[in-house]
Amino acid sequence: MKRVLFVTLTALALLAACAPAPEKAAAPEPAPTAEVETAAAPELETVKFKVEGMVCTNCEDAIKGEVGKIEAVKNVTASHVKLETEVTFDPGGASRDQIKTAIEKLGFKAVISVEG
Ligand SMILES: [Cu+2]
Repeated sequence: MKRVLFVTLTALALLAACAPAPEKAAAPEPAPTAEVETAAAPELETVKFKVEGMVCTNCEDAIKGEVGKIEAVKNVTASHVKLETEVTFDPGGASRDQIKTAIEKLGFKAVISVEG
């Protein structure tokens, strides 16, 4: 009788050890933070200006420096060869006129040539 009990207990112990782990709770859905960030990111606007008066790289740097001071401006490129400046900015924080004024403050003449 004792032997039967021992065998039974051993079998039960083995069963318990081999039993599959209880299923893990389903992973929680990832929080939709990405969506929120996308919604909050400003939609940037890129505008190209024809700039008269640029004759060298110092002119380019002056424009990049002055336009770059505007907080909403994310990127400025300038070429004295093409006589062009391209500005990418958050239209919620700056206007085309504000950028044009910044360029003209330096003594150049700026005209919007391509609206992005
Ligand atoms: Cu120059």
